[in-house]
Amino acid sequence: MSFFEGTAPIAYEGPESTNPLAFRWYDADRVVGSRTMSEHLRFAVCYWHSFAWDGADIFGAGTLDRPWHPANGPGLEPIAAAKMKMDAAFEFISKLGVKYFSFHDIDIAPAGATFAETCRYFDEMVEYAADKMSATGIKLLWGTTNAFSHRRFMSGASTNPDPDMFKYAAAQVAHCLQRTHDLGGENYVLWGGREGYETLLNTDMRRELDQMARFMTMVVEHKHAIGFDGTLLIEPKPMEPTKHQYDYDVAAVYAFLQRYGLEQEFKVNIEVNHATLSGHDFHHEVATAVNAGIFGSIDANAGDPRLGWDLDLFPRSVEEMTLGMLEILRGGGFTTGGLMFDTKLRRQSISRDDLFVAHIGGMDTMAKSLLAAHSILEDGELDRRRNERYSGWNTPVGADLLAGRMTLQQLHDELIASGHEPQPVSGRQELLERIVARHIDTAR
Ligand code: XLS
Ligand code: NI
Ligand code: NI
Repeated sequence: MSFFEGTAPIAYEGPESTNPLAFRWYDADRVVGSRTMSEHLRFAVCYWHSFAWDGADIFGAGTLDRPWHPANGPGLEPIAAAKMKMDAAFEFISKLGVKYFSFHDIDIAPAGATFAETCRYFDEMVEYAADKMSATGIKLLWGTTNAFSHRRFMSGASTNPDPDMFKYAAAQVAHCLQRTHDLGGENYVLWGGREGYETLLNTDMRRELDQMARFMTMVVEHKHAIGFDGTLLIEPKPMEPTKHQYDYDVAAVYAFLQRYGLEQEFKVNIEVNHATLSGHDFHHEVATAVNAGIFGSIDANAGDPRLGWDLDLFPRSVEEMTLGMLEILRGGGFTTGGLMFDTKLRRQSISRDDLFVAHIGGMDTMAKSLLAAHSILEDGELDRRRNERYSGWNTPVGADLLAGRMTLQQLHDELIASGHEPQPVSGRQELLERIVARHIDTAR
């Protein structure tokens, strides 16, 4: 009996469907503009929240039905448990009709007594994954290293005051990046789990940033040494677990990359909930990355406006995601990146098909948002009005200003001579919001 035996593969039934186990908007092969929906959205399922986590929180033990989890299993041998978990994961992803998944090294294989043993377990599970991938056609969007959960990393990985911890994390990345490459992974993510600090009383920030830059440079060198041609992605987050995370937001990451000469080597993996935690709209973070030429991939989830931590809810707001998809499409869409569901069930959602319902909801939210964003761009009114707002800059005067052909003194003297009093023009925000709302309503 398979783990998700009670659920058939998920099909598209259209907007009128009332079946919670069917797509209303996500129609994988439907062409939208120049790509199919599945090529635009490049969905991925995450291993950690969906399969490795059993619903435990700081106030209570696991609630979810995850028989392979060490806390719940009837003393299963660790590799057998990891294989059982992987069987369920691939069954789930196949039935959902998603083409990608993502993992941390520690999600797919048990820890050994030594680093060498951990690597052996990991390699065994990588081989098991390779077979599953070729049998199902599911691909690896990204691999990543967990260098934040173990107590050795309590004071950071690359930013640790003890170089032994830096070395341990470096060894872990060397191994996991190699295996990600072996599995044909299209990206490699570095989220600075505990790269930050609690108090400056014990922290030398300058030194820690230099350490982190050295680490990232070594990752780049290793990438080239092994011939990995995927994209290296840094995932910004402003807080949690540490009070001050160094990779606060896209702008902070870009400043770090520029300072250390790494801006050609990394792009960003923007997580929606991290964007909102940093006090920005999700689409602001996307636009900032596109402008800087470092847009890479998305962790598609959502926070709660009143709770200040990383809730990893499934995306539900078409209003919010339409604005995000609009910036993604304006930036040319994904290349190696995709929409990775860094999302978890609520711990009361213990029915076996809740994981399907949740992902279908997230996928439909993103598909409807894609349709709305595409419709806004096709229609062109929004962009036309935005361009018009800047039309003064396309005149010879505007060109002179931008090209540095005018001085402050000249502008001063000219204004006095002409007596010209410039008049402000409406920004038309509410009207533009009505345009967006209309496309959300009518996009089909
Ligand atoms: C945690 C992060 C993490 C990264 C991968 O908040 O979102 O899940 O995506 O390490
Ligand atoms: Ni994430
Ligand atoms: Ni997160």
